Amino acid sequence: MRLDYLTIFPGYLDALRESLPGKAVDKGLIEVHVHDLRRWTHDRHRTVDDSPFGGGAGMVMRPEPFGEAFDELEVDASTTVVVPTPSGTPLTQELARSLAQRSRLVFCCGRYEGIDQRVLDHAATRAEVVEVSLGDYVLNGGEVAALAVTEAVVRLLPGFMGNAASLVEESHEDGLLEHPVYTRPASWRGLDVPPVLLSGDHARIAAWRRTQAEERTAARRPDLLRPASLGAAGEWHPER
Ligand code: 6GU
Repeated sequence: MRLDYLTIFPGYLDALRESLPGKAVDKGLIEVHVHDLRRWTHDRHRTVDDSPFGGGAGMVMRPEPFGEAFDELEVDASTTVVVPTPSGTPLTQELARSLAQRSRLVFCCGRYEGIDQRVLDHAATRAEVVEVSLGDYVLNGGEVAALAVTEAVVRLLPGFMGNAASLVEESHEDGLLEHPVYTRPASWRGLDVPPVLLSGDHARIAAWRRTQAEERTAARRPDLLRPASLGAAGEWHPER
């Protein structure tokens, strides 16, 4: 997989050389290219933003640098353009699995109040475009979100994980939050590991873990247990 990042803060993406994506580079699973968007500006001040038509606070990223970047990077139908934005589709394990199937991702990191809509409309004429949100809160720009999407995707690439079982067992792969985990020592500061985990009875351990996962999910993320069209009391809302 080839990954390109368009950003006015290329240093933000230095973290890609560490951690999971760094290992994937070393293994030859991914190729990473971080680009300073100002490379595709032509004025003395290397301007990438301007005030919004129609008025309002903040600045909007101008379309031309992105357009020239798409041309130089040969963004085409083999590419998915990923645009981190709080107004995007929520990032889920399912979306990460879908992005992991693609041969090429180009991340467009916006700052200020966002990117001129024509960047997305134009990109959609030559590539697949996915606007992705990390959740219902606002970050200052797309860089941290691009890192999060990258890490969620890259660890799913075939050949990345040493232990395939750990991919299956973790939170969200089975639609539940993960059960709590413990390691040595069996007793620490007066706190004991649940005895069932020391019993050697693998069926009982699996059942205990399942119950813990269900209880956690019910307490923290009841939305994961309920179809969207059911209300909190289980009533049917076909319009949802
Ligand atoms: Cl993807 N971008 C920004 N700027 N803010 C966010 C976000 C993304 N997801 C949640 N907040």
